Amino acid sequence: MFKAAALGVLCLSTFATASSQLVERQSANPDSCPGYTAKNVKTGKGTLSADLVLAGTACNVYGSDIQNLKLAVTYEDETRIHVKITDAKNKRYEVPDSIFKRPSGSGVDDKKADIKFNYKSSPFSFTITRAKTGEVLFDSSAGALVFEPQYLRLKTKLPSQANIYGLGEHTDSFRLNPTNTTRTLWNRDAYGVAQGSNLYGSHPIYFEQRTSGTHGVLLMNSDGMDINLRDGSLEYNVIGGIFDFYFLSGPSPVQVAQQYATLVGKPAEVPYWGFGFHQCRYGYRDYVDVANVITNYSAAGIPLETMWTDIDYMYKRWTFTNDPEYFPTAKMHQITDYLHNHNQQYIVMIDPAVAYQPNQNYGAFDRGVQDGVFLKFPNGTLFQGVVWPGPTVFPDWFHPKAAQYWTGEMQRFFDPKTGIDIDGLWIDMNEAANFCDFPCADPAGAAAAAGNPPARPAPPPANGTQIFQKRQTSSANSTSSTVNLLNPPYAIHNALDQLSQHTIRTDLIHANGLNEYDTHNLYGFMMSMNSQKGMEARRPGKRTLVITRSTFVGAGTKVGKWLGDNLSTWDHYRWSISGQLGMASIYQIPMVGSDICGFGGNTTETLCARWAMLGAFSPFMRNHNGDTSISQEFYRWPTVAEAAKKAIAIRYQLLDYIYTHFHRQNTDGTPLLGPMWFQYPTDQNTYPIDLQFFYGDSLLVSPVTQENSTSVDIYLPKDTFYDYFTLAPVQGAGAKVSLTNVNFTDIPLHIRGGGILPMRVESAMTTTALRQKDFQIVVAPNASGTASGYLYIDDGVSLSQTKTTDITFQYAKGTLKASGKFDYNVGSVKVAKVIFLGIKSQPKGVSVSGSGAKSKGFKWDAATSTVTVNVEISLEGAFSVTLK
Ligand code: MIG
Repeated sequence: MFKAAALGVLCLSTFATASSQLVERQSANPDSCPGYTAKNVKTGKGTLSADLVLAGTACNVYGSDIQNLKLAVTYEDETRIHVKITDAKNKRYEVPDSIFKRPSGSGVDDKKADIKFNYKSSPFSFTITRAKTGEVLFDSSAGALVFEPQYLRLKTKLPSQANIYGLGEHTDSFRLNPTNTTRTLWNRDAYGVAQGSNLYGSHPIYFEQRTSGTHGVLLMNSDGMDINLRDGSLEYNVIGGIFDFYFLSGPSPVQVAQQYATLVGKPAEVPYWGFGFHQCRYGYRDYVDVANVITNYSAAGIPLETMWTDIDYMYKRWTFTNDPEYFPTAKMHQITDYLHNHNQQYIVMIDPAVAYQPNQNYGAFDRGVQDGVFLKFPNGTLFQGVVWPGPTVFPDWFHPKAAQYWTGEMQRFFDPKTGIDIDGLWIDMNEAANFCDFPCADPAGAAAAAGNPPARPAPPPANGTQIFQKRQTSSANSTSSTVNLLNPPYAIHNALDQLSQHTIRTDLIHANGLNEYDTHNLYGFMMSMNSQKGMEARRPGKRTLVITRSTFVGAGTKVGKWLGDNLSTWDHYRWSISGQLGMASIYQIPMVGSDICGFGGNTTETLCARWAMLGAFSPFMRNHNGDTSISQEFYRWPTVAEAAKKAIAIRYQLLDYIYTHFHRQNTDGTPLLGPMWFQYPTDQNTYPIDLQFFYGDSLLVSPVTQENSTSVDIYLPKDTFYDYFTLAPVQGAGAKVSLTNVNFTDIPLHIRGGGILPMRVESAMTTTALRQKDFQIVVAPNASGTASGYLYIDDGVSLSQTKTTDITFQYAKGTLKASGKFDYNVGSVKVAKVIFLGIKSQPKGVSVSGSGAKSKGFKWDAATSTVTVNVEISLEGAFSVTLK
């Protein structure tokens, strides 16, 4: 499906440094290419290098074959092999160090490594095998290696019906269809997040799952690419850069995740309040509207942690401005003061595109021009696109002054005293998005035709509008300049007709000499890095919550991510599960969630009720809605309000359990959220499951997934589980179980045997109030009668924590032991209850130990086999509770 139609005309740009010569689209067959021969192979300690020489007549499928390549292999540690293939003579674009810090070190002894690199000389191909078993994990002999200026191809053999996960961002099934998938990586403003298309972020990493083990493969390349999965093979088709592979040995899924996190960076911690419930929408008309939503949530008794405002607050949608009539600064202060006085938070959106408004006293534009930080054509004129405010310019994140400019604008506009006093930040449109049809010769005309910025209804009266009173009922590498940066000969399967469509044109050159063609997929990540820095500068020493739309490898080290413009349909509700699993468990961006109840189109009461409950088990829980959709705040319908209250209460009771898991992912990369096969890697039945998932190690979430349905068929592996609500044991048989009578205000949850869950005894209206609640510990033994778990507590906001509590719980033979570090001062918060599950006979008594620990009696419930022990135990030191 090559999109050749538009070629010809669109290449003819007079200012492009790229040659405008037309490249005939060929019905090219890379399998006819000669490949390369390995010569001059040298091995060192944990390293191997070779010259790769073109092995025959050039095939020139999408350009001229490069004659001489360089192969460099490094065993970076026991679990990771780096394989790099690049042009031997000419420096090519590589993902810069500022984006991806390459591991240093010369390599480890390959005899100690868990995986091995092996090669054949002619034609050159390589395999990655497991050292112990010789099992082949990767085998590039599936097709000829092709290396041309704008086309790289490498194909590996896979087992038939391989279990491949990752290669996102996408809305396809979590386990990719192994026989017919093309994953295209080219970041795109993707309203409606269609399946089978490229979306906002690019993550060229996959995990392959086998009963014999799991491994991971990262291609560290930011150029546009297609990755084709056909039965028995996976093929990379990349339009630039180099082959820069990292192989991760596993052998368990969690180990691959940890190894990937070690390589690309562990996710940043977020503030405790970030796990509270967030309300947002596009189309809140003015500050009165926003204030009303805040009061309505409180009136409905639904905990609202953070209120958000979309671009509606901006003056004519100019980024870094607020509208003096609709969202005047004084009223914004009233809102933020009110929120802060009630331990609630406020977040607004900024866009990267800055309105093109010369001579309008628009500081964000004027200062950017002065600093020279906006992307330019080679002749020095500003590149313009069209976004919400009309014609816009775009920051060049590679410009030496860009970071300082962005931080400066943030500090000025978000000054707590004189500006908008936000607690977190939302960044959008950073793929980058541009509404103007390529080549966008007349941005002003295009903006006028599209009606950007749109007209607004009348503002609230300038004086005297009372709010919060009334309640309503409801590094400079460069690519050769002869290449075609607009229409490369190999056309990736971009959902838009060409690379530069609705984004920044790909032939622009950044301040450091890199071109947009190679770095397009980095734009959102670079905005993320700069915005995160800006937030840190505003509140030094505090953790940040920045939520982005566009991501690249490593984005989780700085920001969280929402899944973009989904629709209010059951399909999108279902896809949100695999979407968040991908981000949290594969790409290491655990602060993730979808727009609850759906963004585009109109939701229904039952969809919104189900989604409120599902969304309570997203790390990032936000209701967000499009500007033309019906209102969908949780208080709008009784069923939704009830479902939301119930689910948020569960979420809040479990907040410290989740916070502890998030902290663990920050520490070692173990995913907070996982597919079932992460925990049952040898149970093949779990491989395709993407409608159930684990929230932390011990909670299995199995939502109802069909419209109008009150039942769901779930899978329970051969293991001990407990019903979350009754606490009664449920034996999994490695088979489907039909659950019926699941009301529209219920979501099935199971506790996995073997886990210990620290919970708060009850929920609260804010996370600040929640932190004052006592704990209850739920002990859920596995078949061998043991269990374990963790509790991590810190102050929830500081970047560096001096005194933390880090408890390990262990249960065996009737005794729960808590040990570890107890340094965080929890005030009067104590352990008030310990609940033991699966206790078949009545204990004779209970004893507790620990300084000042008291037992206040226990109760055995024969029907559910639970023992509830009331206790008073401080969190100041080790303790234990024993059933006799
Ligand atoms: O072109 O700011 O994905 O969440 O509400 C649409 C308005 C721009 C897209 C975001 C969406 C947001 C909307 N934005």
